[in-house]
Amino acid sequence: MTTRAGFVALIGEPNAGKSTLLNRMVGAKVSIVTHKVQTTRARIRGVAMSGDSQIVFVDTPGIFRPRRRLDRAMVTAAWGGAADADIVVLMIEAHRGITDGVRQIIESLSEREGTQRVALAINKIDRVQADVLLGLTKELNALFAFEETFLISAEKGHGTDTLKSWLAGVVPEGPYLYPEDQIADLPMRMIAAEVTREKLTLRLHQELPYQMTVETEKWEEREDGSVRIDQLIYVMRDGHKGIVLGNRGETIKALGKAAREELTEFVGRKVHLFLQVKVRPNWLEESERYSEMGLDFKDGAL
Ligand SMILES: Nc1nc2c(ncn2[C@@H]2O[C@H](COP(=O)(O)OP(=O)(O)OP(=O)(O)O)[C@@H](O)[C@H]2O)c(=O)[nH]1
Ligand SMILES: [Mg+2]
Repeated sequence: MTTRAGFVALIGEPNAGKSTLLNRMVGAKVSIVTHKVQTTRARIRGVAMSGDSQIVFVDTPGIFRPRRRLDRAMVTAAWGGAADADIVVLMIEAHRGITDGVRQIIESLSEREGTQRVALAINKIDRVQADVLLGLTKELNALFAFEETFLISAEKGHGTDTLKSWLAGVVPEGPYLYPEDQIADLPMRMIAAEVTREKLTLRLHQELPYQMTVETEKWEEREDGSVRIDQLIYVMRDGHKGIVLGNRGETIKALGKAAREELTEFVGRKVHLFLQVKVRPNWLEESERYSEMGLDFKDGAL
């Protein structure tokens, strides 16, 4: 039997639907998804099987014009993810079309044209009339010689099987890279931190843009089969701490409950989750925060 296995990097602007697609391909929630831009911060791998092929999807942070240290580290991680992959899939949003951001990403791809296979996935086709798609496909293919174009809805699952089968056929021949039953390649403590960060972002997106980070301090397997998880939420200001706690601690209680429920499902055991908020005005400049996120602090340097 000949098997195939390879890495497929999903790149695109923030909010394009990269994490949604990865989760659909893997068939489980591996990467967090929110309606906010810049949700994914590091490279997250999800493993999917298709026939005798193993496709390792690499979710990346969105590519945008970076301003802060964290932004730069994220964008570097995204391009690094693309460079390491066997195939790159550029995702764009059908209803937004060819934005300046998309043009810039295509320009960067053009600089290394020929070094890698690049396919195009026009996502969120559920949001546009079908006739828009033909024009968009033509225009994008005039800008770059994509190997294939796929029209998909990552959320609804339209066209995603076709994309998966195509990828299964083009990843290189070779042995599997991960055990067949493994779906993610991210330490549990990091997945746990991401789940809490998702709940925080969903609940507090207006008040707390994205100036917080979550770290798992302790992961303790208990004798009764349950897990105790202690996490720290870093915010930049006292006011932010108040927002996360909420009136009489109501906000943190509610988001802790939501995170705990999801984690319980994920680990398949009872979870005790303890959250603590810390004010750390300078966390964006601390190298340890970056390694905890799976980013390289040096990548953020100017
Ligand atoms: N209507 C529609 N919405 C979608 C589709 N795919 C993703 N979304 C939504 O788009 C938003 C962003 O999705 P994500 O998967 O977090 O996007 P991303 O590219 O990973 O974003 P970053 O991590 O910030 O770079 C979420 O609200 C998704 O539910 C789709 O096919 N159709
Ligand atoms: Mg994402």
